[in-house]
Amino acid sequence: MPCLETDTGQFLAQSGAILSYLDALYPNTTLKLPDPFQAAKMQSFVDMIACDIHPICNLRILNYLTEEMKVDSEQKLVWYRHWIVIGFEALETLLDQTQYCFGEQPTLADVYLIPQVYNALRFEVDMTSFPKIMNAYQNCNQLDAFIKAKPENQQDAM
Ligand SMILES: N[C@@H](CCC(=O)N[C@@H](CS)C(=O)NCC(=O)O)C(=O)O
Repeated sequence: MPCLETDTGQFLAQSGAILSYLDALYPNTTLKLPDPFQAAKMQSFVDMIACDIHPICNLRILNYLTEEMKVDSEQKLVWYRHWIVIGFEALETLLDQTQYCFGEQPTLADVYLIPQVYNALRFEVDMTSFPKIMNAYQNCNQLDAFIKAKPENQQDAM
């Protein structure tokens, strides 16, 4: 998960590939930025989540810690909170005081960030050191697309 099935019955896995495909299909609602440096900075933010944070905080890793390594649930939380806080510290430094992560429109950065914050709150991570991340989170959560994408609004996710 995720896996996208196209109108023609073809399947596409990996968030980055799916988002790239959707962005190409709907060029009027692009999630990218026109300025080359800002675009690269946003991609750097996205890669920090996709490559550095998400893979080591993912469910299968947490399950491996408890089921195979026999780590207890408190130690599992220590692991999760340690890596998410280090990751968020790096992300926070890349943000300015804007409505969304990179400006006044949501971009790919918001799409990648919001699920991580959702999980961090679920695991009771203290978010007081991350005001810019929380600002983007709260603003995205006012938007219909982000509300529809919440796990509790997906029939098959809970
Ligand atoms: N690199 C993949 C990661 C996909 C992924 O890990 N999805 C999560 C849900 S967000 C999942 O299936 N976790 C279950 C698990 O870790 O077994 C992508 O970006 O699509």
